[in-house]
Amino acid sequence: MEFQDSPFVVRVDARQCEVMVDGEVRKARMRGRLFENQCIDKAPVAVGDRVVLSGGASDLAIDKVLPRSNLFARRAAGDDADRRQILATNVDLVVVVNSLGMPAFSSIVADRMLAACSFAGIPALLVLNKIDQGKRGKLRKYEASYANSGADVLQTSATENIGVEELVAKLKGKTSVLYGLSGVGKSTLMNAIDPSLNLEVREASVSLQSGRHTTTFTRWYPLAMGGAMIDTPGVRKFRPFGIPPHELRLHYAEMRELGKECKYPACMHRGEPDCAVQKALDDGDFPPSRLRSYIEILNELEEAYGGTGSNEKPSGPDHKARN
Ligand SMILES: Nc1nc2c(ncn2[C@@H]2O[C@H](COP(=O)(O)OP(=O)(O)O)[C@@H](O)[C@H]2O)c(=O)[nH]1
Ligand SMILES: [Mg+2]
Ligand SMILES: [Zn+2]
Repeated sequence: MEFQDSPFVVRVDARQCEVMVDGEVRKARMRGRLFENQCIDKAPVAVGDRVVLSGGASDLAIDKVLPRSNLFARRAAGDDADRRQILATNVDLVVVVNSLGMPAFSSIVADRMLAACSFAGIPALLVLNKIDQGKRGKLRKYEASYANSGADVLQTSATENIGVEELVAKLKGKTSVLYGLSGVGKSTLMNAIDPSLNLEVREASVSLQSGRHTTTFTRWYPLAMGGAMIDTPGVRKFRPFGIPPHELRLHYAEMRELGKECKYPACMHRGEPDCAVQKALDDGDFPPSRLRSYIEILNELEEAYGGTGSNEKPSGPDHKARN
């Protein structure tokens, strides 16, 4: 994605942003009116946003956010759980980074992010990092589980320089956002593909005790090879925002295909008769971890947005359906 002359946001703090203007990073505040009429979003401006600026060198301000081509978001944490937290906008690719060893690979974590990418309409690359820490058999199993998931899969070791060239080839010329739990190696991978970035990487031994993240904010970086990367701090829990529960099955690519064979066109693949997904699972043709994560995310979405389909729960006064 080319921004060239249009200013865009490279970092957002509570009240202030950093904006790239003609190749220079400048501070800009957010006009109060950006916060008016704000309902679902935790913040009105996100990294990647193209913006309209006003004011002079000493009091630059963001007046307006231009229409976004896409946005990658999650449900905000804690008290803000009803709101959307936009992680990055106008991106070409989401790189979902996972690791072997520490933290251990978790299909539920990966699948939450992949479902959110599909919902956002953004291609996803699933990176399995720290393969120097993993067993070959497990790696093969993970690869197989994601073969029909719709995501591209790449094995890497940022510290052993494995798969880094392949990663460079996939990121070159694109704007990508790296997302994944804290400690999976996002910053290390970025340094491996572009040493001039020189991002801070946390010491594994220290982090285990302190539980602190080295990357504490989301930031856009240009890549020497062309393109850009957005480094994000890790989160403990990623919950997709706004997916209508009955649509989740469409964001599991292999399920979307198989679902056409189910007896009921609106089959949710959780116990209905003559379900093609259940049959494929029984035949060993559908990865059990993918169905488990689907059911877990589905239950969570129903809790947040209200039940749908055959297992619909009665909608009470605090029913929160959005669609
Ligand atoms: N063994 C191994 N360690 C890695 C690899 N990539 C990153 N690490 C280590 O994992 C820790 C966390 O890395 P960091 O890049 O800060 O993770 P981030 O929180 O995702 O940005 C650091 O101690 C890195 O040296 C890898 O491929 N193999
Ligand atoms: Mg980091
Ligand atoms: Zn089914």
